[in-house]
Amino acid sequence: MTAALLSLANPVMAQQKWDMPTGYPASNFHTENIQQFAKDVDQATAGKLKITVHDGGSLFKANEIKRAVQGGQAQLGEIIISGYSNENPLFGLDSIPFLATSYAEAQKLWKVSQAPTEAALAKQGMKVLYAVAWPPQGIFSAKPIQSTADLKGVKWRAYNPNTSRIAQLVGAQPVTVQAAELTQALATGAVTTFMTSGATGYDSKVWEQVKYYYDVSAWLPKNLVLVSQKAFDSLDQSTKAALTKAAEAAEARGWKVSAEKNTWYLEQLRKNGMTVDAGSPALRAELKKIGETMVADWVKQTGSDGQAIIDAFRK
Ligand code: PCA
Repeated sequence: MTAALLSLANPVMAQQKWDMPTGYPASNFHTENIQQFAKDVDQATAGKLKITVHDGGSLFKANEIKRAVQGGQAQLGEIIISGYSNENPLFGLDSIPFLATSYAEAQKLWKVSQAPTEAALAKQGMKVLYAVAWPPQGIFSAKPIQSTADLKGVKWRAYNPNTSRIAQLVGAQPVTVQAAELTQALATGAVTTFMTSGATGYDSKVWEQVKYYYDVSAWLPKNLVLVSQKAFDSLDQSTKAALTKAAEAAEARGWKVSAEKNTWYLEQLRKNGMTVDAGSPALRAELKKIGETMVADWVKQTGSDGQAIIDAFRK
């Protein structure tokens, strides 16, 4: 009798099959981490929640994933949050050059901006499951670069509004290209120069066209894994708990692997014939100036709320 009543009050959730689009290739460390996350959820729920990962922009292109989760076409997905800074400047905070340049600083920046970022996404019907930083961003170039003067007029690949803005500030020509199309854009000569991590340089085998990497460590952008609040609410309590727990583990694992693999990625660039160095003091100083301009612009856009975040970060 009690058991029957309990089962009425808390009906057994039917098995759910969820689709999870991502924008990055299977071999990428974020994707591997997501595969492990899906496995953990499967195990912890004894197969009640099955997540199918669709990597490399195969289900939705990288820049369409946020809208897909918001609109319920996908229950969850992975996005690069700075890709959406035109929507809300808060989303671009982690891609301002030389604001947060190490993993520890990137963690701190996330800590001081997590609550407002989550609130903005909650307003759009999405919940943040976890966040993981990419390795530090440097400059890949077909030609050697001594200073930003060498960037004038180059075809510059951008992956978010801030990388387009950098192009504008150095006088390069920005072209937005998602990671999944980077290899092709290089092969056709559509772009020759760009900022990203050793991870994406490795994933895209950029050494076929690009010979120089300047490891300036300008920022560490983050990928966020978002779930539709509606989809989340459709889960029973124990499945919700399993998902949240797997997400916490994925976040911790992701940050660790990102840092560990960074060294390995740079080694692979060298092994494939690329010159990897820290960048000239002139180049670094000019990029720092650009970062200062962008922080000032960001504070102008975000007002006292933004200033409070910067102050908390610098404290
Ligand atoms: N790789 C992604 C974003 C940041 C990174 O390191 C890309 O280049 O698209």
